[in-house]
Amino acid sequence: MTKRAVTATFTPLLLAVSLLAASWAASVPGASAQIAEWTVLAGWEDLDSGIEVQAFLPENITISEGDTVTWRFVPEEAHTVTFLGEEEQPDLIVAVPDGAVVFNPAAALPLGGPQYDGSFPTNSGMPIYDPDAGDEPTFKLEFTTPGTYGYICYFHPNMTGTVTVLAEGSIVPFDQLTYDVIAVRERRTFISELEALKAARGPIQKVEKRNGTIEHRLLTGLSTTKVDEMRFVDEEVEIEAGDTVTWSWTASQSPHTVSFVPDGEEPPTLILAEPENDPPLPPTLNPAVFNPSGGDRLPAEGVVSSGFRLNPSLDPDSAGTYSLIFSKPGVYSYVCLLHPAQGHAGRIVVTERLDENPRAAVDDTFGPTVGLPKVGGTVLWPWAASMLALFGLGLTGAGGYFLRRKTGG
Ligand SMILES: [Cu+2]
Repeated sequence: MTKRAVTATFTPLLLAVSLLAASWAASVPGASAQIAEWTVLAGWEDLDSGIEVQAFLPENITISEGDTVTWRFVPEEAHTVTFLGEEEQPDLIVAVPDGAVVFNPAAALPLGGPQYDGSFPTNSGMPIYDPDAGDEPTFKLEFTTPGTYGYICYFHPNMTGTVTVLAEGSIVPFDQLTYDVIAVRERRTFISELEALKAARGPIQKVEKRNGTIEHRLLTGLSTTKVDEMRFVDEEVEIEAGDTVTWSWTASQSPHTVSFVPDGEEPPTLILAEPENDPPLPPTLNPAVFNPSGGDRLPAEGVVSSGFRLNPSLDPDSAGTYSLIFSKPGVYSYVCLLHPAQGHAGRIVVTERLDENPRAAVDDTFGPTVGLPKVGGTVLWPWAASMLALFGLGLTGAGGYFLRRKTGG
C-alpha cells in the first residue's frame, strides 16, 4: 500500500477523532488554557505609508515547558529570529575572496533544530518571501527547558525579545488573545513615537554656496529606535538649475540608496537570483545596488546612484551623505533600491535659474559651502543630531533590505 493510500484510509478516522476531541474540549471548562501554540509577529509593516515596525510583537512572552512559538514574518522587510545561546553575534555582511559581498552564512542561514533548550545557538535564517507561493514565512520552535531566553534580529539592533518558559504544568499569565492586544498596543506606542518626531521636524535646510547657488539638504528617511519610515522626508523638492541636493542618512537607522535610473530601465534588485545550491549558500548582493555609480551631476547617461549607505553612527565606514548637482531644468525621479515595495521614492523638480548670477549655470567649479543656513530654518540639523543620541553607540545593523526574490516559477 502506498503512503498516499494509507493517508486516504486514515483521514476520515482522524477527522472523526479530532471532532470528538474538539467537542470534549468545548465541554470541559478551562480546557482551552492547555493550548500550547503561541504566535509572535516578527515586525509589522504598512506599505502604503512606508512604515516598518522593527520589533517583535509582543516583545516578551511567557509560555510553558513543551509549548511551541511560531513567529510570523512580514513579507517585505528582512528579519531573523536568533537565539545566540552563549555565542557572539557575527557580522551581518561579509566580503568573500572574489570581491563579492554576501550575507554572512552564520546570520543568513538557518541553524539548529526544531527545539530549543538554551544550550546552543538557533537561528531562523533570513526567510525570503516568495510572492508566488503566497504565505508569509514563519519560524517555529518548541521550548523544552524552563528559563528566560533572549533573542534578536540580525538586521535590526533594537529588535529584541524574550521567551520565558515556565515549568510544565505552571499557569501562564496570559492567553494568546491578550498577547495579541499587547502586540497592538506596543505597535501603536512605537508608531506614535515616530509621529512625534515628524511633528517636531523643521523646514528643509538650505545653504547658499559661494557661487550663489543653493544646497538643499534632505533626509533619506526617519527612524525611532523601533520604527523606520521608508520615505524621503521631503518627497518632492523644487530647486533651480545649478543647485545642489545633499541627502543625509543621519536620521535613519535603515540603509537606503538614492538612485536615478533612466526611464524605461528596470531598477536592479538587491539580491541576485540564487541558484539552487545544496547545501544552500547565503544570498549574494547585487553590486549594481551595493556600489555607487555615475558622477556627481545630472542629467547623465546611465544609472546615477549613491549605492548602499548607512547612518555613520551605525557604520563609521559608511558615507553619511550624497550630493548631486542638477545642471538643467527637468523632473528627476529617484528611488531607494532597497525599499521599492515600500514606495521609497522621490522627485527633484528643477526650474530655470531666476537669479542674476550667471556663473551658476555654467561654472563647474563650485566652491565650498559657506556660511550658516540662509534660507529656511536651522531647526533640522540640531534635531537630527539629538535624534542620533537616541540610537546609541555600537549599533552595527544593516536592516531594511529589499528581499523579494525573483522566483523562477
Ligand atoms: Cu530605503
